[in-house]
Amino acid sequence: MPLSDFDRYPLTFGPSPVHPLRNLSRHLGGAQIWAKREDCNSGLAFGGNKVRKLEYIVPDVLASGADTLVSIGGYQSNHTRQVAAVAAHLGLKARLVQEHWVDWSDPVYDKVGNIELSRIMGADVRLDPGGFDIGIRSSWEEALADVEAHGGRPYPIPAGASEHPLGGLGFANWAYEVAAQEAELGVFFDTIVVCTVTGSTHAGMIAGFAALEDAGGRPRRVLGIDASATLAQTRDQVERIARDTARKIGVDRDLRDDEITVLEGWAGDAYGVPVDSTVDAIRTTGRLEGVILDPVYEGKSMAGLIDLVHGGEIGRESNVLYAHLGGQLALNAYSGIFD
Ligand code: 5PA
Repeated sequence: MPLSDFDRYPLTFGPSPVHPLRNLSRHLGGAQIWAKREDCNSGLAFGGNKVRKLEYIVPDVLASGADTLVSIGGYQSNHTRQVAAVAAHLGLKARLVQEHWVDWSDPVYDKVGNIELSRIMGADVRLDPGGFDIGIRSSWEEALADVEAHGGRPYPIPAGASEHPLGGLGFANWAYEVAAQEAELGVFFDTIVVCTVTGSTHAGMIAGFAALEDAGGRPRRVLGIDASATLAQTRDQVERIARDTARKIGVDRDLRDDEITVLEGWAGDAYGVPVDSTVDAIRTTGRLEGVILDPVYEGKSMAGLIDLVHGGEIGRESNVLYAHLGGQLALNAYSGIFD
């Protein structure tokens, strides 16, 4: 069925802002770079990409009669912070499994930034020694069972809300929003650059743009930048969620291989650990634009964008839309990088 027929519970301010990054474009000497800003899309705990995904999940939460959202991420998960905010907003409880996804030595890594905010918002935050994994985790299943054993009614939201059946719809909607903003601005973004980890942000975009293309829109490239150095698993997950979301919103053909692109080269060796190109990209964007990126996600995707323009894979005539998905709160846990 068409996307507009799915229930959506508004959690954002409306369409997120789109604006040119003129200094960065001049500095790169090639394509025209613009940003679409999910980092300021909502008044709920600084917003971010998960708030958009949750807009399509909340109607199901409310219909289920659940009283506790149960989710999972790393200690500095942006996702769990947004789940905590949405729970507070809806008058529900949040139970969050925060796993040891990253070996990072900052002494306040499990105290400041995202996790601090989740605690402020009243979430039941539990640290867990498990390492990085975007799949379904036993610690999360145990948390669901535990809530139930204590008389609660849990609602399961997997990592990044990606494996949720409705997890791709938020960013399918993003594609429609982009098309409307293009019409207003008189610009066409031939290339979208997006960070991808649990996959449903990128996958939702692929599905949404496929639907637009089938309705007569011009084709474009959606370039996912891997940020966790687990390319095969990420690509599989993106592909699966993209196909499923496309089917859900009425795309009645198989997605082409060229519609599903996950590029590697900027993640370093591990999720959550920035490398030189990440830090350079953060400094460049901060210095030239006053726009702040984080060391886990957006610094890596911006490093990819910069190299792709330099290398000519993104051509001089391109209009590029950089999806800024949020994540700055984690900077507090990475202060050592910028001493
Ligand atoms: C995250 C995810 P996907 O997980 O949908 O691919 O999005 C990647 C991404 N940018 C990009 C930011 C700022 C993000 O927070 N974060 C996760 C988290 O736990 O915070 C799901 C991993």
